[in-house]
Amino acid sequence: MASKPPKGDPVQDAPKVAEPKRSAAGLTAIGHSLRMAHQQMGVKRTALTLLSVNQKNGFDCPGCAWPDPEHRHTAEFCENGAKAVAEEATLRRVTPEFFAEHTVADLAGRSGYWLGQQGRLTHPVYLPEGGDRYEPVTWERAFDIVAEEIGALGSPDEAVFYTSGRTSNEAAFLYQLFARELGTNNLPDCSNMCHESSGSALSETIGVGKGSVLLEDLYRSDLIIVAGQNPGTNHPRMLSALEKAKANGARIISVNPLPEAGLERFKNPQTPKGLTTGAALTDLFLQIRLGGDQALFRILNKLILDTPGAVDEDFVREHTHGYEDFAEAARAADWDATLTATGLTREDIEKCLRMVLASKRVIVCWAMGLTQHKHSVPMIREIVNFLLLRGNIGRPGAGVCPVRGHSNVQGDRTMGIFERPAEAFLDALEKEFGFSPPREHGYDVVRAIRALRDGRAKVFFAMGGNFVSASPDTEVTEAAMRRARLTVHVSTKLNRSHAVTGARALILPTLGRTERDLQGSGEQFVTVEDSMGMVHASRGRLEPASGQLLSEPAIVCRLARRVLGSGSKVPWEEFEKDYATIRDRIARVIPGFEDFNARVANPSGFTLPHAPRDERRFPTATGKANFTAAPVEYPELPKGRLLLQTLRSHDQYNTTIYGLDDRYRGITNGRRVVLVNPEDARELRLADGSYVDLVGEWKDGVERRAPGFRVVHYPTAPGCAAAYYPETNVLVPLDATADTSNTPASKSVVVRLEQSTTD
Ligand SMILES: Nc1nc2c(c(=O)[nH]1)N[C@H]1C(S)=C(S)[C@@H](COP(=O)(O)OP(=O)(O)OC[C@H]3O[C@@H](n4cnc5c(=O)[nH]c(N)nc54)[C@H](O)[C@@H]3O)O[C@H]1N2
Ligand SMILES: Nc1nc2c(c(=O)[nH]1)N[C@H]1C(S)=C(S)[C@@H](COP(=O)(O)OP(=O)(O)OC[C@H]3O[C@@H](n4cnc5c(=O)[nH]c(N)nc54)[C@H](O)[C@@H]3O)O[C@H]1N2
Ligand SMILES: [Mo]
Repeated sequence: MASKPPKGDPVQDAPKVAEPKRSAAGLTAIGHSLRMAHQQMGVKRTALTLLSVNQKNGFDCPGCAWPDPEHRHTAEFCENGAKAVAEEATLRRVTPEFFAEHTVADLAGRSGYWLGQQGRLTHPVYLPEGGDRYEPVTWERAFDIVAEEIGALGSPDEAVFYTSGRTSNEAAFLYQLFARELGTNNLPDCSNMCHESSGSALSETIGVGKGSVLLEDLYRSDLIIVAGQNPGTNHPRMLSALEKAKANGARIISVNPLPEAGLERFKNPQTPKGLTTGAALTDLFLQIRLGGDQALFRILNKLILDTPGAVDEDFVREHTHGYEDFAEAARAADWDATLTATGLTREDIEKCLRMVLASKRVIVCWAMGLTQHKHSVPMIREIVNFLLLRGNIGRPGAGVCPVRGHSNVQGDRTMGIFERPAEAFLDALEKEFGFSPPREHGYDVVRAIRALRDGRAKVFFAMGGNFVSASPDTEVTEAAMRRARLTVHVSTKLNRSHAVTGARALILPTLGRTERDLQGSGEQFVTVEDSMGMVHASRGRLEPASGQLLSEPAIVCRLARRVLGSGSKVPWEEFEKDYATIRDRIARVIPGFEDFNARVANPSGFTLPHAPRDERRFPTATGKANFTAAPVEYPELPKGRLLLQTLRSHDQYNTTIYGLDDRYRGITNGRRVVLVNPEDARELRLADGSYVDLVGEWKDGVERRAPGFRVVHYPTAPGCAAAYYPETNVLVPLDATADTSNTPASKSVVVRLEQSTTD
């Protein structure tokens, strides 16, 4: 069964439950991060490595995309950053001997946690057709195999090139260049499952698919609304920024079905006072129902419209389009529907309104709680409406702040990792390199899975990530992957995608962020872009995990030379030898990167231009910021069912499981838990500690089941349950995606809970 490790797995999932915590970070967090780092790296390496995270001349933390403050604290990392580093800098190794001992079937029976704990991959390995285990292979032979399979395709569009968001700008630029010279735009990425809804909503409304605030804006804001995000776990350094904003007088509203510890109270581990007492962060907690945010912002917009003098009329007149239609739709917002959709009280919403009206500068931050619903794109557009109404875009202390996930996911997009590239980008590539890139759009993640499932794609190549575990509908995705002729993974660590393969498979081991990258012209660095459009260098210091590793840029260059042969117009050899030559080309192709090499020499890096933020210019189809007027939607819940969100515990990085605890939520020693509101539990007769199967219900009638979850009575919003990803991905239907962005709706899965049939 795809969703449950078999009995032989040494990982025992036996959750214990205590009261959830009311504050995040502090001394306990430091203790946890050091313990995990010592286990993986030893004491000396821990000290050396953690001191160079996010320092000038150090490496960019592979944890999250939150920006670095200008004045860096010597410990500019957080508990979860330290875990991400320890995971990569571990001294444990997965060698050819390991693969000789473990068949692929054996690996497929292990938990993701166990696989990750085995350590760093040391050698390229190959699973031949009909073989039962991976065997060592030379890099030359590995590239020959990829070339053979690509050469055998009817069209380059039968190949898919996936990217996860840790890939550097340099590697990403080369990777998309290779795919496009080969002739395909099949460049799905983790963004398709992540902030695609933000990108879709923002490009249409403000003309740039990225956030419009810098760290300084947070410090200057009067009101910060954090909706659908759990920064205490997923962006811990954001809490320091919120703390600073509060010290400067900002107020904070958090909108979430769960009371998340970090948002309630924060103990800053970087200040002596913070270690012990900590500060309350949230001024108002709106415990919203899953998917209710569009309705919330719609009624706020109506209330603003109804308040004399509340609308910034000059801004609206000068900079926006579509106001009349929007205002008509907003005025029609209705209290009954709003209260049903949000589960909030009228008093709560009116309190929120008063805080909004009292604030000149407002920022809205969000993450996966808003992007992974069917109606995510109109939901985020409603937030844009909300900000536009009072002129809160394009001035200091105000704006949109989608908080990105992977440390370079935003940079990868900027570099052209996108299945629907802009014409201007393709024109620039054509002009620079002299080949004609394909113009037809490629597959995103969901479409790539369908193409593999239906035999329209036959080669799957991944630059990082763990595609089969991160994708929805695990059983469908795994079956799709098994139909491929060839699956290839450029990886640092073992994961489930290596065990669910095509007829032939390759694992190509690569350098991580923390490691020294030596090429023909000497030591190299790479660059990354954070969540706020700041670009800076990242330089690894550690000895590579094995002498056999190639860097991601080197892998792409060698692969491209082998596959494209002498007909290629791109100087791959030169690029591999000296990454500065890649940056020279990026500078000529991508706006904002002029003089790239010179500017990135500045240790703080540089900020990419953002027209709405910098000049209140909105490069949309209308040339103005667009108000939009979509009907309000919210998930419908049949009686006796719960709406399930699939989210992260405190001890994981996406599909990488660091440990079995979710400390802030009071859960230890297990991950197969489902958080249920005590009222719902009473109605459904589900005792705390009982075991249930989660059974997905969707209009296709297919039964999707995740067996053996311990029920935890938890103060989540009524009707709204929560359980961890990726164990529950088996429940997310492939076709249940957000309109427009096509992002899997992982935060709204209708389930029924059945008495467990296992255990
Ligand atoms: N340590 C660590 N750091 C990470 C990651 C990790 O796995 N571990 N992952 C990285 C990545 S790729 C990403 S994208 C980010 C993810 O960062 P988050 O988006 O914070 O991650 P999730 O755990 O999915 O949490 C979703 C949050 O939204 C809330 N929520 C869910 N549905 C709704 C809704 O309908 N409305 C509202 N208002 N709230 C809702 C949930 O209760 C939860 O607090 O973190 C990045 N950083
Ligand atoms: N149900 C559900 N599904 C989700 C989500 C959800 O909230 N709920 N969230 C979605 C989101 S936001 C995202 S971003 C995706 C994540 O999807 P992915 O990015 O595909 O998944 P990760 O788990 O981050 O990938 C981990 C693997 O990356 C490899 N790796 C780590 N560092 C490097 C490196 O430097 N180079 C290379 N080449 N490889 C490296 C390691 O082998 C590791 O096993 O999952 C999505 N799936
Ligand atoms: Mo993400």
